[in-house]
Amino acid sequence: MRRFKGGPTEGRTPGTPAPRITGTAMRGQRPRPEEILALETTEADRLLDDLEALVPAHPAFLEVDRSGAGEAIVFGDTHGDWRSTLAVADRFLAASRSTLLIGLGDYIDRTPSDCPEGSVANALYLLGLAAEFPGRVFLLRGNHESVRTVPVLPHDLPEEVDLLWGPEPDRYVRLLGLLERGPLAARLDAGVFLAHGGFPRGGGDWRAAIANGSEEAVLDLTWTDCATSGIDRGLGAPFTAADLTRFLGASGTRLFLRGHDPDITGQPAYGGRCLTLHTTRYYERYGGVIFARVPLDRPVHGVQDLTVEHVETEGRRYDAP
Ligand SMILES: [Mn+2]
Repeated sequence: MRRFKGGPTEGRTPGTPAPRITGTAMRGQRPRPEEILALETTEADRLLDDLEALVPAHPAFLEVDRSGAGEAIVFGDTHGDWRSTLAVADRFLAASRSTLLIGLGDYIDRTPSDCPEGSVANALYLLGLAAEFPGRVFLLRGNHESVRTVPVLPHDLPEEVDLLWGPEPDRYVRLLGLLERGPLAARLDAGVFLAHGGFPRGGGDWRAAIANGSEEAVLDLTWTDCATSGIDRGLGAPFTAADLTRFLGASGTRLFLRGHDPDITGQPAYGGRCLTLHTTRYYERYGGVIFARVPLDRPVHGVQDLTVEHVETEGRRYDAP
């Protein structure tokens, strides 16, 4: 087991400057995942301070009004695979200022073996992007980010934080609090609904059902499986084509983008009105490591209007940093 950094005998290699991360200096100096993993305890605390000051707290239901311009780069579960996150984020960073980056949740836990403490690196890197581009980067919550409402296993994040920076429960709580600032669901006015797992099925006002952020909302939005999936977690019935038709009609959308069920990664369901994305090598055997480009400048009618791309981390293994 690795000793945590910042202990009295563990110093940085002489001559290696610490990454500078302070308040306004974070703009343009967002630490990369490898740098995050090398932070000393006090530097990690400073990064958390900066993120708490800069990461926007979104409502549970987020309306993204970007009609007429650009595209959204949408990625699925990354589960600590920060190398795949980087592959997607680098495309966002190279794109025009009208491009959005939207994560569908589950940034933590189940890290690939070559990404030790990857939950921490992945989450803090993505939060750094959300801090730097508050109107363009949106990190939806998955069931793993909603662990304080509905428990989830495995949950490796607390142990990873301890391994990196010592047994101080406050750091884990602060990191989770930052992830909880993400919405449970979002709607693009091109006609796309986004959530980690499912959508409200209780009848009544679907917006209110999301907005209250209750345990039921978390179960509906982050835990629900798709009936075409072979996975059934037993937490409520999976959603059917009829459920989806009803909800898309009610919400004025035509396509549901989600993550959560790895076995149907990249497989359009229900006549191309539902697509599941995963962006982690942990699950690449199911359908690769993929993300989607969603046009924002014209109506989206279904999966046929998206582009799905595989990223270059697929099929590769790396030395652990
Ligand atoms: Mn999930």
